[in-house]
Amino acid sequence: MREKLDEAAIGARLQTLPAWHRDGETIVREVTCKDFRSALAFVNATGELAEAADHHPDILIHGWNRVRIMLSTHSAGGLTEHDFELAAQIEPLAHRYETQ
Ligand code: H2B
Repeated sequence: MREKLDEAAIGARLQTLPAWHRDGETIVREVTCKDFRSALAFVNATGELAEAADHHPDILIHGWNRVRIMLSTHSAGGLTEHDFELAAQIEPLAHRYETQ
């Protein structure tokens, strides 16, 4: 299990992920997709990354075409390097599925 990051480390890593924001012990990314099918495809592609990393976000589809990805490390009770590593992997997918 990796250690929880301190505030300075969290701030530094968030600066490399401008599309993500902090919500307590979680980092969050909102992605608006073309339609519901595209939202489902983005969720499935994100799920494959999560399985490969053995690190799993909470994922919410809402408003028919919007996906909210929420990352935290449950075993550590907060944010760790795992969350930022997976967020960085998700980012290219988010760009691919996001409506312009
Ligand atoms: N995902 C997240 N977000 N936090 C965890 O602590 C976690 C996980 N633990 N995925 C993993 C699975 C653990 O349960 C397995 C056994 O590695």
